[in-house]
Amino acid sequence: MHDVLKVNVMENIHAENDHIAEHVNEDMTELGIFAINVMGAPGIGKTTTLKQIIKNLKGLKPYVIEGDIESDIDTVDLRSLGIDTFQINTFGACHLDAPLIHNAVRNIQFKEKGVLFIENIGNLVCPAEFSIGEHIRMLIVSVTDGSDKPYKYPLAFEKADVIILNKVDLMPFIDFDEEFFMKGVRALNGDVPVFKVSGKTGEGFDAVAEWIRIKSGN
Ligand SMILES: Nc1nc2c(ncn2[C@@H]2O[C@H](COP(=O)(O)OP(=O)(O)OP(=O)(O)O)[C@@H](O)[C@H]2O)c(=O)[nH]1
Ligand SMILES: [Mg+2]
Repeated sequence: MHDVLKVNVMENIHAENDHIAEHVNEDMTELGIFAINVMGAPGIGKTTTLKQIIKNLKGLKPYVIEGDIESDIDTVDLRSLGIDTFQINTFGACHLDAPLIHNAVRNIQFKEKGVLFIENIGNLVCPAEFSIGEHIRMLIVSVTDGSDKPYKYPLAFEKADVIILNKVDLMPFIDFDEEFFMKGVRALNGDVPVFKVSGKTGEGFDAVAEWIRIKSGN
């Protein structure tokens, strides 16, 4: 029998990623940049929500990194509003990782202190597994996703520092069971703040922006 050296590849990948994430986090903290990892399934309103939060930030400087498998549609949209936005395309990978963010932030000129929103790839699974150097994780979900998502995709809910429940303007038209949803959230993440918003009407974003301002220390 030959000796077999067992290597846990995933453990090594995570250790290397976490190490770089720590550097990113330190660099951002030093620059006075509060980094938010924005996660959620495709189309639940991540970009719409960012636009509404930024509108309510009141003087706190926003920066955005847009993560997409392909295209720069969201970046073009945000730049047209005068928001400093930078694009990362993964060309297949279903999540952003710390090396990608490390590389991106080295090329960004942070002219002043502020908040860096990093819109992760639209996916409720993979992004939750990788730290990218963020200070907090913001999970955006939509009432159109169905109220069972905390039960089916627990990691994203468990690791969230704040949850934004979007598209509440559509509540009257669908069968979203808010009590069942909240029961699932609370079982995973006892005291995570949950904000109900509508990216369409702008409802609820003043409270979200104020929460971010306080969290960021500004
Ligand atoms: N009715 C309603 N529609 C919304 C709301 N928020 C976003 N939308 C719509 O939902 C669609 C997707 O919104 P996006 O902000 O592009 O979603 P996203 O999560 O950034 O999408 P990806 O980046 O492609 O994953 C758009 O047509 C938005 O206008 C909302 O609160 N209510
Ligand atoms: Mg988007």
